[in-house]
Amino acid sequence: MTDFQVQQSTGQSWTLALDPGQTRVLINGFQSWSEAEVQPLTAAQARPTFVWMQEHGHDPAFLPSGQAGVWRSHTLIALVRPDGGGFVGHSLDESRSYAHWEARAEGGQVALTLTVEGPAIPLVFTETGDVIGAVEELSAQLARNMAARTPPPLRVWCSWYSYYRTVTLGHMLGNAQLSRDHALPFDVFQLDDGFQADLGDWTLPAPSFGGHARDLPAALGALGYQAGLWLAPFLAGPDSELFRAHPDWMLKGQDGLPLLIGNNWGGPYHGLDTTHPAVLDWLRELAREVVGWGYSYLKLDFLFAGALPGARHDPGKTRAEAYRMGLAALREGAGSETFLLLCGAPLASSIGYADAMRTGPDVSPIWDDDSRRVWLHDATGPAARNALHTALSRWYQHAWYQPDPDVMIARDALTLLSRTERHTLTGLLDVVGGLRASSDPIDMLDEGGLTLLRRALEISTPDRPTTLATSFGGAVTHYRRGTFNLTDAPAEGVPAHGYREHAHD
Ligand code: 9PG
Repeated sequence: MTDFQVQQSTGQSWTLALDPGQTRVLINGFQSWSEAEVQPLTAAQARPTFVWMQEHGHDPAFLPSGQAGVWRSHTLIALVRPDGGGFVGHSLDESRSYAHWEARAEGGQVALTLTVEGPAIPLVFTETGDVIGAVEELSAQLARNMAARTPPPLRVWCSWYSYYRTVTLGHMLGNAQLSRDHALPFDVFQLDDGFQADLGDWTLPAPSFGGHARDLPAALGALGYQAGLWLAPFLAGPDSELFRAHPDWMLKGQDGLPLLIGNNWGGPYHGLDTTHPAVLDWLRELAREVVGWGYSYLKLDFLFAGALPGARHDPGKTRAEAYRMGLAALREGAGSETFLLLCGAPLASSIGYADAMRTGPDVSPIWDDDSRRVWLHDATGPAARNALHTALSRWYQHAWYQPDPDVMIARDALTLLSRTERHTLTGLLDVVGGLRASSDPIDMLDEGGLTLLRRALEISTPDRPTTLATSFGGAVTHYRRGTFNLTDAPAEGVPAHGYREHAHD
């Protein structure tokens, strides 16, 4: 263990004697879906074109720069020399404040700036001969300071990536039954978006679901599975009963009107003001109610809405504090035994409440979404490549919570993923060493598919990178157990989009 010097800071700047042309930067995006990557400092950091993408995938108060030679990062940043040494800056407490880091290539040097949003934070800024080791040690220190929860990882079947919003009670029960017949080693069957009448109206069923979410847990229990439920507890649809009854509970703009944010479900939606006492009571009650239905696993999604800039009932709270008040209410209602997977969530400020965290964008049955990634500069949307890129570049976060790199897709029907790309997804799950999940309709898996799925469900320990100085595709791609290639051309014996495992000693 290195003895790092901890200082209190409200913001600071450094000028570093690093050659920008020889320096790589490791950055961490604000929330689950925001990019994390390791890139040449002189390259350009992508900033999404549309405001809804900025709200939905980034921190609107500290957006990616959109410029060449300027890189913005949340909580931590590392500047890496070709020899693997360099500089690491790391916040050691994000329960009240956000640490915004910016590295800028300036002449023959690198200018680094830290801006702290909120009260002074303990932090370490250090030069090191081993950036990988220093990032791991400081992440573990942040996790200890914020009382991280890291229960054993679970193996989850989730309805989203096959049934999307057309999921029915019958799909859930049919898959659970088939899974039992094949003795597949899932712990949890989790119902995703599609069962509810509207965002916010969680206890009213959608007619298309063919039942009520409260009918599921007992039937799953009889098959030997725990029940999991998706909620986006900080959102309210503009037509929901929740919004109609309580427009005063919403996060507001400076004009005093409820903000419309993001864009999903066919348009924008509202966010709850998590400093409002009535909202906190409602959140506590919601979590208590669904746990009362028999759910022991909750996937709490679109949580960024609780940390957006806006006018709040209690203007004295920082965004991090407001966000954590909402999480505290949900945890209180759910009880400490309920497993909480957070998603679309500010990362470091969730530590201590999250059992698990989505650490990348959604996987989907396509490799890339060029139109959104290349032309609209937004790599936070669903695509296998985007999920790999970001989840691989957050390897150290297993100290903060159980990382969830999202689902394996093992089926070979209804997918555009090649055999090579499917193998790469199993590699991702193996090196991240966190939650395991699948969404494949079990009746779509032949013997080969079932074998691949069983492999993907094998729990592993987190692996470590061998270098940050080389990358095949702008992410952390070189691991001890194997090498990923996220580029479109073969590289050093690893096929395009591929993963090559190293021979075991
Ligand atoms: C349910 C889904 C699933 C999924 C979540 C989240 O950027 N986007 O357009 C975008 C769309 C959907 C999305 C994430 C990002 O998915 O990650 O697992 O629960 O909601 O609606």
